[in-house]
Amino acid sequence: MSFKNAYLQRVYDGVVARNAGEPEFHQAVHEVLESLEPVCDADPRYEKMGVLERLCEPERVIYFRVPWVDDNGKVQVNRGFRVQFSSAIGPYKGGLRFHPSVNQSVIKFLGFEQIFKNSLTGLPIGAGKGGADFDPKGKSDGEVMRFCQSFMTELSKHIGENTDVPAGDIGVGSREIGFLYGQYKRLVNEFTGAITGKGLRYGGSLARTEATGYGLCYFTEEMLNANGKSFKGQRVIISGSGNVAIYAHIKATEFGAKVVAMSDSDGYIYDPNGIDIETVRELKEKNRKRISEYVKYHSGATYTPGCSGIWSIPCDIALPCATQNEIDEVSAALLAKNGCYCVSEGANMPSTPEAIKVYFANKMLYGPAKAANAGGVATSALEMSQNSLRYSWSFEKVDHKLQDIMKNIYNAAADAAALYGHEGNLMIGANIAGFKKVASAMLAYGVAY
Ligand code: NDP
Ligand code: 2IT
Repeated sequence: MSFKNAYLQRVYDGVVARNAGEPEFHQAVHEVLESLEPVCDADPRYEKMGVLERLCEPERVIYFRVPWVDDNGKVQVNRGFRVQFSSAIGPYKGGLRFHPSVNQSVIKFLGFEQIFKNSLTGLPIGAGKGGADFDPKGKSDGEVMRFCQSFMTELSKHIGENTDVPAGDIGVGSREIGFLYGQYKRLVNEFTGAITGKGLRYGGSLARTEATGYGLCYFTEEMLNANGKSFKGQRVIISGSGNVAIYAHIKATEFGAKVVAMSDSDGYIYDPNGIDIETVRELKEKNRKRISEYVKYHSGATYTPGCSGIWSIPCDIALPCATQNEIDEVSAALLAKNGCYCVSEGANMPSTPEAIKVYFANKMLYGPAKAANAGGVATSALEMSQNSLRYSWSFEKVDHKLQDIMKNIYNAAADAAALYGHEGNLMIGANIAGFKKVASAMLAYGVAY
């Protein structure tokens, strides 16, 4: 892991030394710093002003106890986090993740990525991320409510419509957002847009539910079109079967693709004739069941336990929409060998660095998460605008803005890549374009923080 630019090497070594035992955070920082070599080579101000040292250190990390009472009357304790990474261009903004794997490294990698993603949207949002090592799976609604209320009792001291605006992520969907917002409202005694992803009857935006999956497909279609291709007639694999995966399936299908496989954390389903999304929604969105049950309703489909096997299925386009590092070098090589020519990321950091090398070595089209999945947070920012206006826009209006934003993100990443001598490399382009806006605000402020 060595950088040609000595400044970047020093910053990276400092990050590793100060954040021991946080491999996901190191991984996310390494990728960005590597992309910024041509930018830092060309402009000495970033080093002089310590811009990268500042960007790699969160403005604030909040770490708190979350006690709650389970259905048996027993007290349980979880660990809550909110990492407020950067407020250079707007209030901290980013989701909350409830999953047993959540720890400080995971939340810091997600918060760090959010800086560049949120900048790419072109909207005035800073970056944050939070969550807890709480597993909503198998819990009753009452238990989830009591956990959310306890979590918000502490979090409410740190958020607000002009300060920090959380939203959903893995394990935090409409049910959890309802409990969290209800408690927030009660504690602060005001009705303001301090959370996004709210229900439509209490300040939510039309098209926010669909936005990440739809946005992923708008971005991917743009990338495909620029290379003389499209979703039409293509076989697509989508990992996961949660919020992002479901709406990616719907939009990819609308664009003429056939989604042949989907998964959850236990295993994957495969149907060469196409996965029926309404059955998946019934199982996963409505009833919180396992995807293995899909084969009860569709005899042409097969279920295989284990997640990583999904990448051995022949496809043209892969859309990882589950979790970090779900595609490793071996899975990437299998995708390439079986004819996959495009990987576009709905999940955050789903490809390991070795997997990304395989994509480039095989000249595959690669849509990096920061750019490709930015439609969710972009639409959250549109929800914030509507809340400030005390108004709501039609589905078509929000969806139209989302399409424009995803097109602009594609162009910004492609242009920055070309400008710095890496034409076609959207990972480098997205990192550079996202960085430059935030860095220029930081330079304008002097050493404000
Ligand atoms: P959901 O909780 O709705 O769905 C997550 C899906 O991924 C589920 O099918 C889940 O399986 C599966 N999954 C979760 N963890 C693992 C794991 N460790 N191994 C294998 N499968 C796993 O979350 P979202 O759809 O909202 O989020 C999916 C990804 O998209 C995440 O990486 C998230 O950070 C990213 N993202 C989400 C945005 C949003 O707006 N929601 C915006 C941008 C990115 P199971 O059902 O078994 O739990
Ligand atoms: O990773 C992400 O961008 C999200 N989970 C969405 C964040 C948001 O504030 O809508």
